Amino acid sequence: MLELLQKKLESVFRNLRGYGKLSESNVADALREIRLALLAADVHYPVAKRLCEEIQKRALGREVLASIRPGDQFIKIFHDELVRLLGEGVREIRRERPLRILLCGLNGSGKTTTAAKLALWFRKQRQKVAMVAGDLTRPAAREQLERLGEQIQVPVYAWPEGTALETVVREGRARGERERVDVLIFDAAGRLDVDGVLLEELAAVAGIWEPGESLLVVDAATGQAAVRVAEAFAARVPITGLVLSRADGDARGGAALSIQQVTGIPIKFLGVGEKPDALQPFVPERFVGRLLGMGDIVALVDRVQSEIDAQSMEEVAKRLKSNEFTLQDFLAQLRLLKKMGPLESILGLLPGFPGKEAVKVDEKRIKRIEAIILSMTPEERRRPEILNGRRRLRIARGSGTQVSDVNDLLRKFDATRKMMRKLSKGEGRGWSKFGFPGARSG
Ligand SMILES: Nc1nc2c(ncn2[C@@H]2O[C@H](COP(=O)(O)OP(=O)(O)OP(=O)(O)O)[C@@H](O)[C@H]2O)c(=O)[nH]1
Ligand SMILES: [Mg+2]
Repeated sequence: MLELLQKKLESVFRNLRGYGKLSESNVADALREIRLALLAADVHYPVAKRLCEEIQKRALGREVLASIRPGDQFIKIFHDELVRLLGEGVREIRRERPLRILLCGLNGSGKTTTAAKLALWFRKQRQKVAMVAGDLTRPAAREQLERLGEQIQVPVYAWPEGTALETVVREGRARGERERVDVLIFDAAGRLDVDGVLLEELAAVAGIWEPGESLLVVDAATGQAAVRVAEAFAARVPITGLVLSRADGDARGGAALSIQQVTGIPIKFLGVGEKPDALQPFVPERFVGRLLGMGDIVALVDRVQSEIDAQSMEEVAKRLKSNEFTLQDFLAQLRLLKKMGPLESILGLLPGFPGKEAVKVDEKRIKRIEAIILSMTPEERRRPEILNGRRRLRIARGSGTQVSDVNDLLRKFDATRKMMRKLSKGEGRGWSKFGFPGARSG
């Protein structure tokens, strides 16, 4: 589902990530393309519009984190906004027992298949489950459900042809109570289109059945009509959730996703195949993550946002200005970088850094640097100029390195300090000139 949208977003993001800085017009261009891509995927117009407006507000209002590419930050904002949009409403299935579920939807939307999927899902949670053959309209509907029941070893309550619908609902409910079933699933009839007859019938069923969950099953491929269909159902039956079937297909899918925004009905499950085990609880983060395919970037921005303590960065900047940046600060910065995960990926994403390919980080070298600094006294870390030959030898021994390693580090530190001072004065930009220890170009 949504493959085209996925491709389109990928190209928009690729463009954005190329910019060192995002201007208002870059953002506007990207949002226009995103909006078109959403519409092409059948997302309801007001939904696409609102989503883009929200993103714009956030993208322009937010201060850009110094150590993150603006394009990446934009992706993160888009990601969060989409998750928020799809995450509204209560997605948890009611805990009451017995829980009566009513499945509704148009003809062929996947109700009966979903009944079996849900039955299996609850059975796997050690719940006692049964299904009621409530579709008295379509020929062989009962047999279909019975076959599925056998397949997943869940009893099916069925009545002979000619039994009134009201009787089936009433007796089905009573039998479930007698047999102390935890979850009882009612497979209702569908119609070709939402019409008065279908809705009357369904409302009557719901009146007797008193469902804890009324789930509307919508085929992901329904297109623009999906929203209208959902509205019509919800007007007569208190729908508690949406099951999006055929989410495994290549449907554009955007319409079904819009239902939640327009009607407030949350998506609770995705049907991802014909088999009874092809059901997934809908988790917005996972869904959006898969759609955007930018998991690493989102995780990185998250990590940087949470770990870079603005305070400590400001502190460093202040110390630099007053010429107080010491080996101790140097060590703190190193550790911060190390804590943020695989160094190569981080450095590759820093603005001005030549990119992942060009930067190879030797984590062993960083460990060695750490060992050397840790072998120094606080005084030495503060004032490296006092490090004479004897002290250097002691430090080398203490850290299991060579004097040449110590010399090398001190030279790098000196260069770094000079570079940082320049940076903080605004001369030259870019980490490639920064000569960060442990990183080498090429
Ligand atoms: N690929 C795929 N096929 C599905 C999915 N859900 C249902 N189907 C198929 O869609 C067809 C119709 O499914 P049903 O469960 O019979 O639909 P229904 O809503 O009960 O249909 P009626 O009872 O006729 O209204 C069947 O061939 C299913 O195998 C799904 O998530 N993925
Ligand atoms: Mg059916």
